[in-house]
Amino acid sequence: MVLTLVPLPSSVTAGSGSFALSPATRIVIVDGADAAASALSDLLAHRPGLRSEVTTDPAVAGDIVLRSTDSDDEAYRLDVTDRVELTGSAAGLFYGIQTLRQLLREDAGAWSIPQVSIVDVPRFAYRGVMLDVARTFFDVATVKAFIDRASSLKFNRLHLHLTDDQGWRLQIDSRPLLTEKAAGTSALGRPGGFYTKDDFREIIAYAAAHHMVVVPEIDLPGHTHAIGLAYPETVEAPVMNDMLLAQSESLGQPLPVAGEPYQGWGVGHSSVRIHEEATWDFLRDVLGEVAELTPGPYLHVGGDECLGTPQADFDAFVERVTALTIELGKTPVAWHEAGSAAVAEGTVGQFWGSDTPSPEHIEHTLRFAERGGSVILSPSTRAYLDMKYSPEDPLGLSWAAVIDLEAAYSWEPTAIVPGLDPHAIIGIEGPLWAETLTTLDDVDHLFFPRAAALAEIAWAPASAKDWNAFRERVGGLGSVWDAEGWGGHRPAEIDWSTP
Ligand code: TNX
Repeated sequence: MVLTLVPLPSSVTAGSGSFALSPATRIVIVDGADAAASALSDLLAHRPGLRSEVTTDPAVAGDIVLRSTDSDDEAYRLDVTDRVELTGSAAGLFYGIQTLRQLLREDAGAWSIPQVSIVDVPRFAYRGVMLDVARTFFDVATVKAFIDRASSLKFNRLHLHLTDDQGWRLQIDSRPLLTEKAAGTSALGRPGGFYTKDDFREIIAYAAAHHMVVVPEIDLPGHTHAIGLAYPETVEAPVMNDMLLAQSESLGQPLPVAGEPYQGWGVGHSSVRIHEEATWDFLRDVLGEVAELTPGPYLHVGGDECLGTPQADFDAFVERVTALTIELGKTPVAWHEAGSAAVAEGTVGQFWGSDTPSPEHIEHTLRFAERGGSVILSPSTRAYLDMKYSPEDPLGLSWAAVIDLEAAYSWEPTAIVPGLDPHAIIGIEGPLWAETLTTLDDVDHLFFPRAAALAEIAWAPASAKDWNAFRERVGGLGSVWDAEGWGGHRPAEIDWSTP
């Protein structure tokens, strides 16, 4: 029998029988595994006919035992015999429960878990997904739904692209006009919106309960047209580029006009005023509040697609903004273009070039490692969750590639950027840009099943890569996602009928 597990655990030994669940199944907590017990009892409560009692009584056959250890890793051990024994740190127990979610099977109303012994530990520490809430504003409930989905695949970083030309999405007390004047719209006339600080705290807490660390991004110095709606003295006039002009004509989208909401999705036309001290007062206020609001170690400062900004100005900006971020107590993260500059020591670079990168992209990416930092790999031809699955796909873009499930699965992070020390790679991230998205169903369509391919690259040992085996395992997850009410695309190359 195929165990439908994605990402594949480091070690799996299948047994022959199965463990039967019933409404009398007990969850036994050992050594304070309370949070895990409530996560598991919630999961079971959502399965028709299942219920569970949580207890600290001694365990007997038929029980599910959750045993917490005080290690701070993400590993867990799962043994399913005549009982279920799950042992791990808080994060490890959470991941073990995600594994149980995938193992839990229903047959004619009877629920069971196949007997198995699993020892599991992730390959990479940074396993990220990104949601663009600037081109389309997604409310708190949708972000939580996104966290549910991503954390079920053992992703542990949620990068939120909070600002862009089309809108500013986070309340900043010292600069109230950002949300009063620059948050009202999204791309293509879609409604805008923003998170109050309490909303944002709620997202952070929900993410933390799902073992995801929020990485907030304030995209700078470009992608900043919206700031000009609120604080016009902080931004330059739009600079048109050929790509923008051609794209706006072919898509029938408006060109950016200073002081008016931008509703197209062309890039590279905006910049903050890099040499004005008032800009730096603004940035100190904004980044200071974001840093204060964010418990996680990272603050993403953008750095992509500054097509109208002179190189020397861009480099001066990057040098100063990464230093400021460190001063504010956070590790800066920046898109790889920022590697043209003397980034602050320790800055993390996010590579988004193709899987056969240009010499310039390589050079910029290596710079982060040379300066004591590390790299997150998001090769746009493989890891971009906003690309179409096929040319006919109604959603998504295709400028980087058309990415079917096999393309999303068949790449190796250490082989993308020649010369990059594998030890400098902290992990991978799948960005979901939102130009073509309006609903959670749209998000699901681009996310499932491709995110499962990325999750396996992020978590499973490199030696486990096997497309045909993955196809079988992922096919069995369709019913698991259905049971959760999660949508998604079901490409015909996969047999989704596996139970
Ligand atoms: C490029 S990738 C962008 C975004 C777009 C995306 C669409 C990157 C760092 N910048 O501004 O949303 O393409 O695929």
